[in-house]
Amino acid sequence: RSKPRVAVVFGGRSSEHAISVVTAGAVLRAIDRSRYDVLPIGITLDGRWALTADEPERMAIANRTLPSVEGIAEPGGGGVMLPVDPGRREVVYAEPGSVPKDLGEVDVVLPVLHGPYGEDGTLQGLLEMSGVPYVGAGVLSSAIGMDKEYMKRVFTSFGLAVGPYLVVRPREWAADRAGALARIEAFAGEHGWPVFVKPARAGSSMGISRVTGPEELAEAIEEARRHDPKVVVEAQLVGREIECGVLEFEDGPRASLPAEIPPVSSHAFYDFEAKYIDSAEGLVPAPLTEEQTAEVRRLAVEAFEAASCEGLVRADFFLLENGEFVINEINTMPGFTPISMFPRMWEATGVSYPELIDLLIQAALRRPTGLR
Ligand code: G1L
Repeated sequence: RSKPRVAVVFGGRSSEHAISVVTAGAVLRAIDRSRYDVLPIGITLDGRWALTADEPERMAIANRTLPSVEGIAEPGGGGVMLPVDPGRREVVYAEPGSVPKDLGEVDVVLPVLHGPYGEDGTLQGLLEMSGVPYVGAGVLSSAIGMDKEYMKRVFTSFGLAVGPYLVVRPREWAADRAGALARIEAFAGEHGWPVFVKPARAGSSMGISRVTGPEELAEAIEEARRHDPKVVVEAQLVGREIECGVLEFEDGPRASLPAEIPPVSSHAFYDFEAKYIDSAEGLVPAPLTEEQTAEVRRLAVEAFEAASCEGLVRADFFLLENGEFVINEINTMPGFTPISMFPRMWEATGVSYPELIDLLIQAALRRPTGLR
């Protein structure tokens, strides 16, 4: 076969199912069909894998209705994807209780999935076991990007500045709630209120509370624990929000021009919707000095390397009033519609959306698979 076959895997058991479908629609629309054959594979909200129609028009918001994989699944195309033998690259489906149907070879998977089983390294692990190359972060960097505690530990050990934080582990919360609350109050005594209470591992902004005093703390922790038993408490960082995209080229990772996210008045923080839908908010390029621009681009590449990223990452910083850049987080699966910040930052740097997809697939195809 002359053209590599790209399986775009999207949807999934996530609250962000529809965003994934919309994003996959944008990817299907932009991917260069003269260079790649495309196989769209959806995962329904209840976790079934299904071959879907290659019709991007049906993957947008229409008549105020969010798209879903269920809505575009091919008749009889549903089933469960079975991991294939190492060395083989066939995608094999089976209707529960039936004979597997072989969809043929896949040269590379392009995952467009959010949250658990999508960007946390588990799909990536399945693909490693199957010997199929895939776009973007591997198992380790996906897992690092998903865990706010380990993300900070990795950055710190690589010399990147992170903001003050502490961790409330499930055993501590079970055995000594009062002790945990006292520890957080002492932290707030030192760094000030409000503090932000967050699930340590979560794909989106869900379960996050801005806590202005001790009386709201316990409920904020309970809320975060509904998403993850491990909770991270962060001090408020006062400064400008600057982000930067990093992309893996043939000769290594390079950073885009940075963007600035202006403070939003109506939302307490940069939320779910702002992050993925109306990204028009961001200023590209960020109004920074040449020196600041150069510094944040260097730090973004360092963050990419620190977390052993592959393909791409969006690195989010605060520029403090003293001029210091503090890294807030990285996102191995950033918003990825043409109006999202990562593609906009690269557009401003001279890489179009279709080129971006092409570069990411090429980086994946260069990577070794199987036993390393
Ligand atoms: F193309 C990439 F790099 F593989 C890619 C794919 C998907 C980058 C970023 C994303 N983003 C998403 O899938 C999502 C933000 C829509 C998750 Cl729901």
